[in-house]
Amino acid sequence: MSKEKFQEKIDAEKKIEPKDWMPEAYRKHLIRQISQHAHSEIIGMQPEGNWISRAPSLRAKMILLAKVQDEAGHGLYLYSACETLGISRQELIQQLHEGKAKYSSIFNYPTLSWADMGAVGWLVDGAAIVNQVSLQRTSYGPYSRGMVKICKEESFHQRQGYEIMSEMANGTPEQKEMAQDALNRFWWPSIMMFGPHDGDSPRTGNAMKWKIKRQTNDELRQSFIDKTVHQAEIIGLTIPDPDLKWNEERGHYDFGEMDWDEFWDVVNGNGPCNKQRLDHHKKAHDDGKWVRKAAKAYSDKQKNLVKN
Ligand code: FAQ
Repeated sequence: MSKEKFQEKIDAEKKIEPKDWMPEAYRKHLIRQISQHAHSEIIGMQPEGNWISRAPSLRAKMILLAKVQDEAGHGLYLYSACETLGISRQELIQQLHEGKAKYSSIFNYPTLSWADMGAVGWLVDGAAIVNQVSLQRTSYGPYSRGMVKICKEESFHQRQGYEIMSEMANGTPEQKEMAQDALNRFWWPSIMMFGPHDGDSPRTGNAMKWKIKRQTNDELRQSFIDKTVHQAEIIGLTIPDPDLKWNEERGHYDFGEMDWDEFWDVVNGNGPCNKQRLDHHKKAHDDGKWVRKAAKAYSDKQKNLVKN
């Protein structure tokens, strides 16, 4: 198949499946994006896992535990989707450990209080849903189908976060202060999750042409902000942006500029928790070596049984 025929197929909204012909650049683009997405789900377990043993009630603990387990599941679907493009899980993990593959900037910020569990669920999962609902229509079949299941679970995650924020915002003055402090710290990093402005986003051109991305970084960010402002108002919290204002003409909220120096610092490995997150992943991976060895020995044995 030629590149032209491939583009015609994309333009006709047909899904590309693992055994279909695809340009090498499309395959590489997908491996990069899907693997970074998978790594984000797995590294994203750390800031929340930190609070499982300190959840304030059995109910809160069960919900958080289920949420963190869901994130592990999302990572596994995404690694599997990525492997259909002809790369092994081992190579993907190696790229992460060598700093060649990124993961979302947001997970390099610390979670300092229980209210941060609310902010992460409400804002981080909220931002993830906006992005992932759009990705349900991505052109690569396995990625698109994975997103459908992931989105169902993310909406439960967003609600659990919003519930925590809402309870704290309506609790004692100290609790309300904690909720506001969590919102203050997580607001800007959350809206930076969508990536650089469209004009500074080198990957967007091809991603839109190949319908890997269905909306640009700025379109998704705007949609998240428009949804979230009202949610903050309902629970009486203030979004820490003095420039945030409804623009009647545009039919959207205007908002202030993000700190892009901070963003690139975090993306390039110099955020508050980058080293901690990666070291933890490497250690967990090393500690799990015996499990992989045992699983491989078992599957080799099963294969031999079938052969003989
Ligand atoms: N962090 O040209 P663009 C979740 C990089 S899921 C780090 O705009 P693109 C669930 C970008 O990779 C969260 N790096 O790139 C959960 C590129 O570098 P490269 C993850 C970033 O790909 C919740 C360079 O900057 N979601 O959180 C970031 O078109 C709670 C130039 O950028 C996904 O991964 C960033 N924020 O757009 C789990 C969704 N932004 O690769 C646990 C799928 C940009 O050339 C707890 N991914 N960069 O070296 C996407 O939609 C896109 O890849 C974007 C970036 C939007 C992330």
